[in-house]
Amino acid sequence: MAYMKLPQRIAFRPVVVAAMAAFAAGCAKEDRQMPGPAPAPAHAVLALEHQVDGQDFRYDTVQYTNEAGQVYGITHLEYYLSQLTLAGAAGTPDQVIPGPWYVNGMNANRFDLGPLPAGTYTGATVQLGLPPALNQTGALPGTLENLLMAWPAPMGGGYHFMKFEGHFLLNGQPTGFAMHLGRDENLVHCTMQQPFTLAGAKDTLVLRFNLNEVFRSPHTYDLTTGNQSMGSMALMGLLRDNCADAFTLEHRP
Ligand SMILES: [Cu+2]
Repeated sequence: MAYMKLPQRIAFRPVVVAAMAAFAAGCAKEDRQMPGPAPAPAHAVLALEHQVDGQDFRYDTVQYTNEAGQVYGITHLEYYLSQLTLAGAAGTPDQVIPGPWYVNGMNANRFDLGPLPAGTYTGATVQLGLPPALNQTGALPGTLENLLMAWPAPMGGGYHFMKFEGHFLLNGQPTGFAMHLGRDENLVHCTMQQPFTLAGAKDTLVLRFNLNEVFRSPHTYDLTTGNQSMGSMALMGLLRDNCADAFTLEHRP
């Protein structure tokens, strides 16, 4: 449903801007006599960062070690986030920003959250994946990135929630792995327990994804027994559980 509004908004914005410009031009002289309009509230930004247990996120270097002791490297990382919820405290209302946001490790991954009220927050939650209403073939706009995230119709349709791919060393040989996550049952409800305070101005919320958490807690994921997760509800269930604590959130003034 929400996606239906987007093209409309884009289509009408130039008209609105043009109308406002015409209005402003026509009234310019009069405006000078009056107090200026209140400045538009500054927008907050969501900025994604990736790392592996404190090590920098780099493609194509087999340098990381997962919980099972397997040495691996990353070649591909894409996922969706949705339903960011900031838990307000001390009179600050909860803030729910539905998204969704498409994240690619190759991109800058900075997203406009709109204006957010100043106040204290006890933490936040976010979904790794798409809500059921959007997890249906054709529910997202037909951009190349969305089409490439499609979940095959014979397997239920919708979209991949995450594609996390690379190589790990198996008996010294680089061996491919593909951690693909999808299906409504595997939508990940991530919890970030870090409290933070928003100034209500140009706030930046940094959401950091530690990729080693995909392979850790509560399940130690063994790539030698499951290097392709797609098509296995059991393997995807492990990834879903593990990813619930994979993100941390930090306010950067
Ligand atoms: Cu897949």
